[in-house]
Amino acid sequence: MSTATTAVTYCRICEPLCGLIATVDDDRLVSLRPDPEHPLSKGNACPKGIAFTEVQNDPDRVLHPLRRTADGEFEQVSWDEALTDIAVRLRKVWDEDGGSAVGHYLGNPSAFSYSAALWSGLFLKRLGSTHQYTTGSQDINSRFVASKLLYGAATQMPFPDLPRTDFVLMLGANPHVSHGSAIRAPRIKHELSAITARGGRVVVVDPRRTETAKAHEHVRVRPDSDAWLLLSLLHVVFAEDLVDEAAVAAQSTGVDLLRAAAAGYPPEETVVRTGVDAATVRQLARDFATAPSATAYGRTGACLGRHGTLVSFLIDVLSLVTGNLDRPGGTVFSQGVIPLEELAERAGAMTYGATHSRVGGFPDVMGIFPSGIMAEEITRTGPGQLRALIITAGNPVLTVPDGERLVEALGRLDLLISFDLYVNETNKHADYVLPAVTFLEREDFPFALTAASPRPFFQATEAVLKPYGEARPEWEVFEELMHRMGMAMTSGGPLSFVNRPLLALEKRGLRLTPRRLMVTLLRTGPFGDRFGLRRGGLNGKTATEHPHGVVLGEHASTGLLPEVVLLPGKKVRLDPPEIAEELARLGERHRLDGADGSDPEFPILLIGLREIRSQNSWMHNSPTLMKGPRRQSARVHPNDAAAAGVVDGGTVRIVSRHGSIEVAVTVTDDVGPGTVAVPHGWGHRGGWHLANASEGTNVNRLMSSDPADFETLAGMSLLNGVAVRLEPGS
Ligand SMILES: Nc1nc2c(c(=O)[nH]1)N[C@H]1C(S)=C(S)[C@@H](COP(=O)(O)OP(=O)(O)OC[C@H]3O[C@@H](n4cnc5c(=O)[nH]c(N)nc54)[C@H](O)[C@@H]3O)O[C@H]1N2
Ligand SMILES: Nc1nc2c(c(=O)[nH]1)N[C@H]1C(S)=C(S)[C@@H](COP(=O)(O)OP(=O)(O)OC[C@H]3O[C@@H](n4cnc5c(=O)[nH]c(N)nc54)[C@H](O)[C@@H]3O)O[C@H]1N2
Ligand code: SF4
Ligand SMILES: [Mo]
Repeated sequence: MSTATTAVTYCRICEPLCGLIATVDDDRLVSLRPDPEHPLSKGNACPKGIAFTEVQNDPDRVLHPLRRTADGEFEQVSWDEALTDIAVRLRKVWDEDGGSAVGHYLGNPSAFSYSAALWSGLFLKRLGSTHQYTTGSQDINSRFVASKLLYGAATQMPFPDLPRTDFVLMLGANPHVSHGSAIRAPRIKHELSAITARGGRVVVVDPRRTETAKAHEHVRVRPDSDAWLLLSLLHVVFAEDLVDEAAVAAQSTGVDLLRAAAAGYPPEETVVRTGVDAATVRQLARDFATAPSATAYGRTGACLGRHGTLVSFLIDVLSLVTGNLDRPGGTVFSQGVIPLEELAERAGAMTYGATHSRVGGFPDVMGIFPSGIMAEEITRTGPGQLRALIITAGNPVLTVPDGERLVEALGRLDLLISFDLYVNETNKHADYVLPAVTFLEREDFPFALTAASPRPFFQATEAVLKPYGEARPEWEVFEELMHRMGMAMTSGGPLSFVNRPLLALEKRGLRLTPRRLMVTLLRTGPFGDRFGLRRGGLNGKTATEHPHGVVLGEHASTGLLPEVVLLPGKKVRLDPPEIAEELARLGERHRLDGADGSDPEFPILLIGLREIRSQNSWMHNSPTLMKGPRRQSARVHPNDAAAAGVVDGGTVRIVSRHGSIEVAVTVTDDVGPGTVAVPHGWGHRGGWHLANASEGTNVNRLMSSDPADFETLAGMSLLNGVAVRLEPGS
């Protein structure tokens, strides 16, 4: 007789957080299927979500603490042994050198675990760590900096009001595959086709004719030239009196900087750089400005070039000057149901440039520095040298520039520990790998990017499985470690913005848990019950009463600008000095480079590419996702293939100034001539049988970890528009 039960939960692999139904039997996961009753995802889920069953039940999963032995292998040890030793070693480093010797790298999956993200943050704050790294410098920090400069609020994440817009201009995003990022829209494909179905337009600006571009209008742009394209669009808007002057006056200050800057970039001059002909740019600007409503949106393709912050900045500027900011169908402001980020902003915790990195002198972005400098921070001696590193849910060896250099550096640490589901390419060099719970083994609350939701929504979930083996939630381990180091999370001065609610709980004699913190914040948030003052508001029981989640409004709120903008006068600032300086640098580059900016020795520009059945570096051990069998391949234009002497199905050698790789070739005119696209997250040498057996290589060997090559304002790694040349493979 089957004892199977089902539980309602949601996926936490990527940003839509699609509803899932888990079938559990005898404390084991039997299967996952899409939740037809989920109000937003409505029975949709992608292959990764369903295949997560194979991760959950993967025989290669790490289920017990592992310790490195003298011969470099791992042995199983008890939690007690592991934590005792880690606490002693960490305390020693800290006693000797303080917080400037202790670091943390927070990987992408922690963006979906509020408890791991919050408690690791508290832990590092308590230690006074000056070495905090995240995937942000390979992903979104440029967007945060743009928001800080424009709105005075780094975590403000303006997003396209898809259900109501008439025109989306999308730069460097491929939601048909990524399922949407920095926007929470589980059925984004449908949302986009609904726009065209009601007579609107979706224009995709991308060097590759992507899955999204094929379904909509495609404007092919040369990699890393979006800043020029956006300035030309603004040029036309200003020159042809397409500006919504009333909106500009009411919402912003400092427009003259951009008016003057854009004047220098007529489309006829930028065509050599962007590859987009002037007539197309002019028409696009007119159509965008005169559409009943319009919104410009950018994602990783807009963030990972040499001017990522400027590009993110200009994207919002285009919406603003055409009267499309903070209004229905335009670009609207994010609003957390649990106002964690808002609280942090108001407390001044979301800093920019409050401190600078030892290596490269980069401004902090909310206390975070570019991951690309980690290797040098470990190897460069002197005060502030990074000696002990904790990695929570990350695989930087495959995901940051120049992983090989990082591997060498990791070997020099006094202590390296990692919380993960697997032995991956990074933590295989650790002293300890600690078994983390999967998302099905932990409760969760929405935070971070969930605030960018065209339909305000709340769903929280209980754990649907007991942890397998000895897996433990990270937050509990951080707390335990703190205790074993003879310290406490909340004692010792103003630790962080969450300290006050934590202390309030403490006063009531309640143990401080991440969950209690979230419920407290939920109740005080924009939709909360204010502890009984607002009838029907959200509280600690809402999640149980509404397991599929609650829709909190038909549409995102507008008219939020006075609340959102934390700058003097409550106006968007269009002329921050950082942007003025960056515009000057852009101008300088424009003059110095050859007309199109290309390097004769490395004439091809490399960009990234995401695939439906990959999730960065960590789902290549799933038999279902790897069926085919699959292999990583470079997308090469027929002309470039012919010139380099490579053929479809063969191999190509890709050479940059910093390294070279060999990879399989797919010849396709989806990429334009002069562009090659290569997926990241391959080249497996971890503890995974299937992934290790797959062909593939780490594309980030081609990337530079020299600070001089990072984007200036946010320290973004240069991962798109990397100059390479192609040679026949061996
Ligand atoms: N060239 C190039 N490089 C890129 C990118 C690109 O477009 N091009 N994209 C960048 C981007 S956007 C990102 S976000 C980064 C990702 O960079 P990382 O976060 O460094 O790498 P991931 O591949 O996401 O690895 C996450 C690790 O977390 C583990 N994990 C999964 N779930 C959990 C969990 O619930 N708990 C714990 N503790 N561990 C878990 C996985 O086993 C895996 O080892 O890569 C970046 N690198
Ligand atoms: N299946 C799957 N889904 C994922 C992930 C995954 O690995 N696999 N990763 C998740 C993560 S961590 C993230 S951050 C999101 C990312 O979400 P998206 O940014 O929507 O996803 P990408 O596929 O990286 O899209 C970036 C696009 O930018 C284009 N591009 C590259 N260079 C340039 C340029 O210079 N200018 C312009 N205009 N375009 C450029 C690329 O061709 C690509 O189509 O996806 C998430 N979803
Ligand atoms: S799109 Fe796929 S991986 Fe992302 S949340 Fe939905 S089911 Fe999970
Ligand atoms: Mo990402």
